[in-house]
Amino acid sequence: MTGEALIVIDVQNDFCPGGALAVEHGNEVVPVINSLIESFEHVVLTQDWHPAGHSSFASSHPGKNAFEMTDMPYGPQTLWPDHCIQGTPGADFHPGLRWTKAELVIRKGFRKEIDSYSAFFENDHKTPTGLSGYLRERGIGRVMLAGLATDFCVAYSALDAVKQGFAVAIAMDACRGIDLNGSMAAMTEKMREAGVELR
Ligand code: VGL
Ligand code: ZN
Repeated sequence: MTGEALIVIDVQNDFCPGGALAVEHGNEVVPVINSLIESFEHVVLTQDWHPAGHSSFASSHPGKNAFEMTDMPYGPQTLWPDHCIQGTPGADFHPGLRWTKAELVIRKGFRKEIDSYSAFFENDHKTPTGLSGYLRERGIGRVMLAGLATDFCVAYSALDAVKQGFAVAIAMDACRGIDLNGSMAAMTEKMREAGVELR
């Protein structure tokens, strides 16, 4: 499969400075991604899209704080501040992102009981979003990833993309990370080991 797609991960207001789960310098990816968008034939966006009271929010777990861990039926889960609530300005794409060319927007994290970092599978690593099928049916075999956050949604997407048989590269200057308890180094190493090309 010869086609190549740019997948832009979660470039939303809540992940940018001033947002509910701000990634430091998150807004700096916008101009870099805009020029990538121009150079790719196929562009897909993801949008973190949680219902109010989502199970990944610390506020849904009495006595727990944001950035602590909890155990979900599907495994360990980091708890987050309330963010990217469906239909709120925080869930909108950054106003500077030139997204009109995108062929597909994959929304994820919309089921209350389960979080979804990856663009391909929810955090149970079993429930598909449909993205693999979409890409394959369109003849796309290579993906380039960019966006927020490097060490969560971008990394999980990259690792799943490899498992799904795609050739995967990440535009590192078009990503910024959260870096929670060494997650940047840990996820970067995992991606390298999996064969993700870190550009
Ligand atoms: C993300 C934490 C929670 C991300 C989304 O886009 O990396 N991180 N929800
Ligand atoms: Zn989220």
